[in-house]
Amino acid sequence: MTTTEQAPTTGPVPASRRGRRWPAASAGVVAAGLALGVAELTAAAVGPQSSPVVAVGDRVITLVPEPVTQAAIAVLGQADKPVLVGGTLLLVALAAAALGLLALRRPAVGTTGILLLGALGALAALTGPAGSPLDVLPSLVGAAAGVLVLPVLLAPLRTPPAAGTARPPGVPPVERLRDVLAAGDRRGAGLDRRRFLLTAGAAAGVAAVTGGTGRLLLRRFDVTGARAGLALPAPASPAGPLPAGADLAPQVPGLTPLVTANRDFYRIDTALAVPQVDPVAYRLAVRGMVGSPRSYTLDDLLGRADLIERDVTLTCVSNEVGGGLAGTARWLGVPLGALLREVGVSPDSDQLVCRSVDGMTIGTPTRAALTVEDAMLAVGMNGEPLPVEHGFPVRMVIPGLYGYVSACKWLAEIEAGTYAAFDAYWVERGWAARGPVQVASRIDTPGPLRRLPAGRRAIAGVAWAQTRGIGRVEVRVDDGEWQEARLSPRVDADIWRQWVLPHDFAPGSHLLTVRATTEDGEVQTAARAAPFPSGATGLHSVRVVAT
Ligand SMILES: Nc1nc2c(c(=O)[nH]1)N[C@H]1C(S)=C(S)[C@@H](COP(=O)(O)O)O[C@H]1N2
Ligand SMILES: [Mo]
Repeated sequence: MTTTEQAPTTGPVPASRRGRRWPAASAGVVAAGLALGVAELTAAAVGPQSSPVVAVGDRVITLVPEPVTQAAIAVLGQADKPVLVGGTLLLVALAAAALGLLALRRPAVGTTGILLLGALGALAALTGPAGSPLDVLPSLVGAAAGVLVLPVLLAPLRTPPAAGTARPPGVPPVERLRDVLAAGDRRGAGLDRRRFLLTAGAAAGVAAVTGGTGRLLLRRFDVTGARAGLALPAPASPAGPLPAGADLAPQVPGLTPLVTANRDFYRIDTALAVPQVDPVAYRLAVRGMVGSPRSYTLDDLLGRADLIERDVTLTCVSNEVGGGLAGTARWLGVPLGALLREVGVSPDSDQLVCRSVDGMTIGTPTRAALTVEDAMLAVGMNGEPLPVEHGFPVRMVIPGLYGYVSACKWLAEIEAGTYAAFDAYWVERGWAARGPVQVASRIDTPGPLRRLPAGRRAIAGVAWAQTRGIGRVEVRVDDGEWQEARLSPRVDADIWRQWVLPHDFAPGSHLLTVRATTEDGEVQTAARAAPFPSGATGLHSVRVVAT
């Protein structure tokens, strides 16, 4: 056997510092992967909320300052959740790589680091909305696996400590860190490449198998099947067919359809893993300042004789002028006022604290819940049970209020209380306590900065002012007069109206602006306001170039 530079790959060879850095960092990453894989497999036994990645991501969502959340929604939109999960995993990988490097020389640092990461996951799971002591298990079992495997991965890289090189305690930490990183330079530093690749490969395989199996087994909590098996009752008060020609979208390319398909409906919530609520075990508690507190099963709600079906447009307070966080659906549900009168809500309650199974709190004005016509506990959306992402099996819908104060999804509890006694989730973060929707109108087509052939074409879009109704929509081209657009037939004050204005475009650049007026005569304000804290105001404008 020779001892030249190209020496055998079967035994330890002297390796440069850089030569061992990458394997050590990779060992850290593989150990972390294995820890997460084992954690995921354990979570499959305990429940989805106990998965450390989900738990940490969820805590990040609730802990980051509101401006950061708003920026994330503005920049990433509905990709915010994948980006958060990806970012969390990337941070874990970076920390794990650093731990691998440090552990090469100081195994205790690796062990401590992994245990700290595990403790972080455990703490996140424990402090979750439904956190139980059992939820710490996946993080702890995963961390234990990581602690066991890291030394095994590092063994093929590890040098026996060269005597007299370790600095005594009391040396500044930076110096000691330098020693650690320099460990690979020392004489006799061994790198058994073949053994390293074999162990690391095997560990990565175990990580993939445990993680994959965990994810697969977690599907047993999925309620898609239970949802599909649910038959919706017929409403006592149906919405009736839409009038002929109610939807102008088929005639106007680019115009938003009158009714939004469930799969196209915008989704806004803080749930990283969509809550899976078993419809059989479902309970809705109504309590607090009520005469007779009650708990309802899903069958209680579905079996009622007073179910209503209504077309309602739902909008998000975070929607920018011209934005897409609005949708219209045909909702089926229990009239909220009737249910609240049944339990005898106290006249002294001015806020209903609505709680979801995932710990969200939404503060809803009691008065609106009691008096707004068509306010409901929705169980159906466009002829199907609520989609899981939209709150299956029960959510609230109240026309005229933004979703953050009226539309609690995965609804578990309604507590009649007061604004003085409790700030709900978004109110704690500075949003207005009461959230009536602002009058809004939007140009759907032509799109912003579009080049279009000069000549006649339709300008079209939607406008909404739920509970009040849209009475008129006008469009201005450049500095011209306001011109009245044609509206889609009136269906109900609670849903948006489409509008269309054919226009002869002269060649050149044009600024199109739209404004709506409610049925009761309020003209949409031109004053610009950001979504925070009460919803955006201002007129939507679009610049186009006709050629
Ligand atoms: N449980 C829960 N319900 C929630 C939210 C949430 O984060 N969690 N977000 C609210 C907000 S801000 C809006 S705008 C609507 C959006 O409902 P959608 O996702 O079905 O469109 O749900 C509301 N209900
Ligand atoms: Mo929202």
